[in-house]
Amino acid sequence: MIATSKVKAVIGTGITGLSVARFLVAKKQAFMLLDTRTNPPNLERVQQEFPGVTVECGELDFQTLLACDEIIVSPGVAVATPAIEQAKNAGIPVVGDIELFVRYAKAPIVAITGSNAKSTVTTLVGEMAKAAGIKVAVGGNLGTPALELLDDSIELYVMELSSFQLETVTKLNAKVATILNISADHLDRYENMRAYILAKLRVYFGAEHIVVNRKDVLTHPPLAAGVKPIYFGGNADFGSFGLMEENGEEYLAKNLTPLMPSRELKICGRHNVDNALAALALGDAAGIPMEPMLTALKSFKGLKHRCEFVATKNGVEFYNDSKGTNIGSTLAAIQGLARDPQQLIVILGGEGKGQDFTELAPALNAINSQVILIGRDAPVIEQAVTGATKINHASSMQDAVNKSLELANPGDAVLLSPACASFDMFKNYEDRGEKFRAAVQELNAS
Ligand code: UMA
Ligand code: ADP
Repeated sequence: MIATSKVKAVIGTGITGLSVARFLVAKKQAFMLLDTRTNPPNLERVQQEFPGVTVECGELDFQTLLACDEIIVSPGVAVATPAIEQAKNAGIPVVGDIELFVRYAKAPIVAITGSNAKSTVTTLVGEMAKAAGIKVAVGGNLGTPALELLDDSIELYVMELSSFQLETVTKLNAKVATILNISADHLDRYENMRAYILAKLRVYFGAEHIVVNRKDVLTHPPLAAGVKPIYFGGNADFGSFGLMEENGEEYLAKNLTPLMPSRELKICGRHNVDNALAALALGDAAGIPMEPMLTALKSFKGLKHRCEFVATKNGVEFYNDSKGTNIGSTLAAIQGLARDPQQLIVILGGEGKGQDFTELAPALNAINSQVILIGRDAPVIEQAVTGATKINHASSMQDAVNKSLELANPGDAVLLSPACASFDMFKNYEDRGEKFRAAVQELNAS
């Protein structure tokens, strides 16, 4: 039985749209499903799972939206889409799944956004909570959509949130919120960096605690409104999670108290030291006890395709950072794994998404590097980094990996961190990473 005569418009038949539809069925609220594509995914499934629900595909119709009492958009659909914006201007509320989630979630929320490192830090905070025996739900932009996590027995939600999801959030009221870092991304969706950053800043709305990156001022809220930020990164001091030296060894520290030596971290690269500090700051503000957090940190090996150690061949280490899909992430991976004076050989390239690759040149120039270029935008990258590093070309992943072993000496490292999307040569970043791993494993090391 439907409890109200009002109808909601759910836009998108992807995994978010399906989670919203299931949620509305459970709440006995009437809805229709719309998708801007003429042949969207899950159509058969939608018709089977929601018989009797109106499904409209193709260009959105303003009149249809006007007849609804609320529009629930999926993250892949911009609120700036003309028909949605028109309906919004006519007074129809436009929300997303995260706004619905916040209305019904009873446990505190740890909200994590940023251009890079979201999945790593979200997973890490989830592992810390589990180690402390807390009943935790982890998801959002990572894995399970938010509404499918709702459960009154949950004690803590750890949520990865994208700028797309944050666009439609009014007040998240997180227990603790963070923007981990900001670098250019999704500029095909946003008019400019300002609009992208403003979407990210919404994560702080109503937060009890705010965790910010000391080295990245763009992560700091312009108006902290009575909330004192907790800093992570850089040197430790009071009010921060940072690094300090104790008996000649580097330690992760809180308020100048050493917690654990950074060498005990299993995740590779200097950028992951920052990620560990961010996770500690978030977990601490969420009330997770310190000991289980440190236990979780010491055993966390990192996620697949994120600076993941693959193998050593002929004394050369191979790292898979296929999730390095933008310049910011690849810069972090290069700087994180650089081992000057030994060489770092970086496999770069793919679909460049219109990024300015000259930003990579100083980082490559600062270390003993060579690059091997693959994919559609190899010529664009070549032009941007000429003079900063030695340039090589490869026609496939197998070819790139074979060449990298020829170019490397024992002690060197090879890093796949393409700074590009993968779709010109691979199904997705996971497929690209798996092809890299397979090629490394097939190498005939002498
Ligand atoms: N689309 C249309 N018309 C529609 C609906 C969707 O063209 O009416 C297109 C979108 O432009 C997009 C694709 O369909 O290209 C998928 O959009 P969606 O909103 O239906 O996506 P979902 O399947 O619901 O998945 C979304 C997130 N996807 C996006 O934000 C694009 C998933 O993040 C997320 O895991 C999932 O919700 C659950 O929360 C993916 C992602 O790439 C991993 N996120 C981006 C990122 O991490 O950089 C933001
Ligand atoms: P996201 O979910 O934000 O994409 P991931 O944890 O999946 O983040 O990591 C994506 C990529 O970001 C990694 O492959 C790595 O190259 C890069 N990265 C990891 N940590 C950082 C960091 N602290 N700063 C910048 N880039 C990072």
